Amino acid sequence: MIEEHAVAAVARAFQIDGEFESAARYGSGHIHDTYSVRFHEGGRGGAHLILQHINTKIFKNPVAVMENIRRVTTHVRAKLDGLPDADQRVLQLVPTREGRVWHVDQEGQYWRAYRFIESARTFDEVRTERQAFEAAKAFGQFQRMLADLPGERLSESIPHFHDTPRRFADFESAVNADAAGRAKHVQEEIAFAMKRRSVAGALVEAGLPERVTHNDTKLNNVMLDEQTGEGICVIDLDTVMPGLAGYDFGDMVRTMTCPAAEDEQDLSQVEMRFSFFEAVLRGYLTGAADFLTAAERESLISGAKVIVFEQGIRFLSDHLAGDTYYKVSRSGQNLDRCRTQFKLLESIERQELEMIKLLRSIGC
Ligand code: ADP
Ligand code: GN1
Ligand code: MG
Repeated sequence: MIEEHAVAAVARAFQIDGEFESAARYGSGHIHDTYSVRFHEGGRGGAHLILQHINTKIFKNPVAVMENIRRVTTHVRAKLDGLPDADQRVLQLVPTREGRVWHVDQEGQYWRAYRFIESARTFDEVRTERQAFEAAKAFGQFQRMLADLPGERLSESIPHFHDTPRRFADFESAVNADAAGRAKHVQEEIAFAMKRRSVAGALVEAGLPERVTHNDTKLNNVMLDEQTGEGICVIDLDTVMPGLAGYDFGDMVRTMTCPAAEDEQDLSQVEMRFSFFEAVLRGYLTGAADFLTAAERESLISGAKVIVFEQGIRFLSDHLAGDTYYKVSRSGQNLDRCRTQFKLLESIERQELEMIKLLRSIGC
């Protein structure tokens, strides 16, 4: 945790009028250090920002990430022109005093700032079908707005991010390396994953079209309006890059159909609830139906299986490696996270035929 005065010094590097007032840790993301930062300006109110210390262990080329985000937010903002609340509907980068969209501090650490989106919030666990519908619709619309992004292909901010066969190979290496000496305690989980090796290839081997996708469409990466419940702004844009529609749909099913926490220890609470799945499917198609090909629609349920499986083996690999990637607040947390994913995958497997039937019934 970086001291408040150090955060204040960083915040002052951005183009904000007024005096620094406060900074507090914010949110529950697994990757960056996020702060809510306030500035005041005498009697004239002030500014409220989200300031983020970018995790460069994970995002090794932060400048390329920020260039992606600048292009994506500029494009989306232009599409929203004319809407009275356009500034709430897309992340707004705050430039530094030097005119860049990132800041490097004295220790060589990378930072960025966004305007704080007020009157909206994120949820770590889904509560209602309506939330699932709204969040999925927002991600579908986000993909649609980016379908005509001009210019070069976006940079791959994390190469091979959703290359699930490669993730599986990394998982096998983590088992063999057994860096933290934990493999003997997780034989059941390892066997579960090994048995499903073939799931990994289902999306990448299907010859589907490349799109601009978000790639991290978990529920807490979309802000829901506090009054209306509408999904108003898609956030956490680090991994927006070329990808498959099924990756995004899969992560929505992963995080919007199960009301339990990602690290829930009582596995009896973990299941894919069909009514939530229906809400995710209808919400996503409301946003994305008009550009998806028939093959992409057909791939959506495989996407759910692949992404839940991928996430399970990513958590298990990190547990085996000694918790080096995801933030953890207690020991065994990555293993708990892995177990919820595997339980969810079993639940999806059981309901797969019904899921396919529903997808086809809404016009596939
Ligand atoms: P991470 O990559 O670590 O998940 P996020 O960019 O998702 O980081 O930010 C963490 C949390 O901070 C989000 O889940 C959300 O609650 C909050 N947040 C992020 N950006 C904003 C913003 N512009 N306005 C308000 N809250 C935000
Ligand atoms: C991370 O940044 P955050 O917390 O939204 C991770 C995702 C995982 C997710 C699991 C860059 O997302 O890929 O699906 O945790 N982000 C990165 O909760 O690895
Ligand atoms: Mg996030």
